[in-house]
Amino acid sequence: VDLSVSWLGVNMENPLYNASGVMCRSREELDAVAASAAGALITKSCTLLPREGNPEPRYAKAPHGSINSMGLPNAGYQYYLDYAKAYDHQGGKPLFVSVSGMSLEDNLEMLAAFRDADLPCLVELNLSCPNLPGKPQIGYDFEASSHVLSEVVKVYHKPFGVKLPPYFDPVHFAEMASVLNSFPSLKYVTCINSVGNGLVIDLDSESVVIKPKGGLGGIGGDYVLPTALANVREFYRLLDDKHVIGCGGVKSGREAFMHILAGATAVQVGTCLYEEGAACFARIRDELAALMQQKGYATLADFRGKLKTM
Ligand code: RRO
Repeated sequence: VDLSVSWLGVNMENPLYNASGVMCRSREELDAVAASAAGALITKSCTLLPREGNPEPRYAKAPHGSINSMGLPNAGYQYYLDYAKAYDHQGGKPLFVSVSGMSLEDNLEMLAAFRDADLPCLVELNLSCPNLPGKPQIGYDFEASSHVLSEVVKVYHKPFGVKLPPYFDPVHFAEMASVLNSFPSLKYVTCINSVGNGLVIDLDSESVVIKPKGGLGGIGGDYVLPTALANVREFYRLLDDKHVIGCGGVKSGREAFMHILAGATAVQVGTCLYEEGAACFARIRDELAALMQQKGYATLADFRGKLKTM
C-alpha cells in the first residue's frame, strides 16, 4: 500500500508527524523526529524571546492519556528560524514551524521574519495554547481570531495554517469555520490542541499531578479522541478548499485511520510520542499500512473523508 500524501507542495512519505510541543524544543529533539519514520516534523510553538515555561512538574501521564501545563517553554523564534535555515529542505522530510506569540504584535514580528527568510516550510499559527495563566485561548474568541488573522495576512502572504482548540458545539464549529473561510491564504487547520484546563487527581496522594495552575492542564491521549475526530470531521465538512490535519488520541494505526476517514490529510502524534518516543512512528505507520491492506485500500485518498453516516 501507498501511505504517501502531497498537499500544499509538501510531499510526505506517510501522513504521520509530531504534534507541536512534543519532541521538538531543541535541535536534538527535532533531529530525532527527522531521523525517525515520521513523514514530517514540526517545531515547538515559539515566542519572540526564549521562555522557561511554567514550574515543574508540568507534564504527567494519566490513566488514559496525559495532562500538561508547560507554559510555552521554547528557545525563542530565532532558534527555530536558524534551524529552518540550516535544514536540508531538498533531502529531508517536510519541516513545519509553529508560532505562538504572547501578543499580536509578537506574532506579526515573527511572521515577518519567517516571510523574509523565504524558506520552504509551512507555518502553523497556534491560536489555542491553554496554559498561560490569565491568557484566554484566542480560538475561543471568534472576533479576536478574525482580527488576528486579518492582521496576519497583511504581513504574511504565503499559505499558512492555524492550530485550533477543540470546539464542543455545532454553532461554534460553524462560527469558526465562517471566520476561517474568509481568509483564502489560510490553507489548513490542525484539530485539535489539548482539551484545556482539565484536572487529573492522584487518588493515593489525594493530590494534583502537575504544579502550575492548581493542577489544571491540557488533556491529551485517549480522553480526547472522540473530540478530536468530531473537530476534524466538522471542519472537513465546513471549510472551503482547506486541509484539516488531525491531532488527538492517535496511538496506533487504528486512530490514524479514523482521523483520515473523518477527513484528515495528515495526522499528528502527541501523548503517544511523548510516552513511547520516536519509535512510535514506524509502529503506527506499519499498523496503518496493515489495516489498509486488510480493508483493501491502496492509498489514503481511497478512504479519506469517506466516513459513513446513518
Ligand atoms: O506549552 C504549552 O503549555 C502548550 C501549548 Br503552547 C499548547 O499549545 N498546547 C499545550 O497543550 N501546551
